Amino acid sequence: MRLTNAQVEQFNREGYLFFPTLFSPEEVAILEATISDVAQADAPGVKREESSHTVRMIHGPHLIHETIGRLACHPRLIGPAQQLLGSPVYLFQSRLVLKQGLENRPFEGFPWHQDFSTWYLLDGMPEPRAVVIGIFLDEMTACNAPVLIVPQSHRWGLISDGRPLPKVEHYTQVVISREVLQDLVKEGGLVPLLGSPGAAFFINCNLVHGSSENISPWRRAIQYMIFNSVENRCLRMTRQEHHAARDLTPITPLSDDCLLR
Ligand SMILES: O=C(O)CCC(=O)C(=O)O
Repeated sequence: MRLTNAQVEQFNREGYLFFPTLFSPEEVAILEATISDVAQADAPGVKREESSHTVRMIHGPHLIHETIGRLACHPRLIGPAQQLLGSPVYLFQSRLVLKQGLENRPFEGFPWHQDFSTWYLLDGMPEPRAVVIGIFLDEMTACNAPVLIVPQSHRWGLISDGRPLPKVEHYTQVVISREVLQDLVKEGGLVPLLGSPGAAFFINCNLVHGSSENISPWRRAIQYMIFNSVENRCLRMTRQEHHAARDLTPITPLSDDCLLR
């Protein structure tokens, strides 16, 4: 898949692109069917909620399930990622964020952050030349705590006044302060990413985003695939493969029906 010039310009200006129907219902059903296998896997990337013990997110589902391995080579992801980053790409990270509906406790949210801050601090990723792709596996509505983004916030570069959170299981985030957020939204406002299963967003890895806790009864699963430019290899390869890939082989896209075969 190739983006138009207007789409590339929009990504560079606003920091994101949104595709309401990137994957068909048949493809979503195939991806959806991986969730229970991935969530039940006895793998180091499976992280549970501290309060309720339900699965919160899984790092590295592509290492667990062959279907997600194929998704990592999907031409509808690779083509645009190569165009936006201006080079061949490799899969830096995949993660499935489940955001279960209300069980014993609501599913906790994600504070305002830039994904690049983690990779810069922990992995020594030199430049923000990675693109974060989120594929909706459930309906995202105003009710089930959608991802909120601050358009144009990537133009601020890495925001360093944030408060580093303690490192937990080789994962950390720098949280954007309220003062900075107020300035950011004056320029770009706030946009909730809403849509049906099969929709997908592409965001610049410096785009500020977050989400609140899910107090609805509905699960809200997003399959994230993060591609880095092969020219932007990380300088510290200390984290495990499911957090930060060491295999930098440029991806050759599979055929467009690779999920259906
Ligand atoms: O899916 C969400 O609510 C946000 C996830 C997120 O920001 C992250 O995993 O870094």
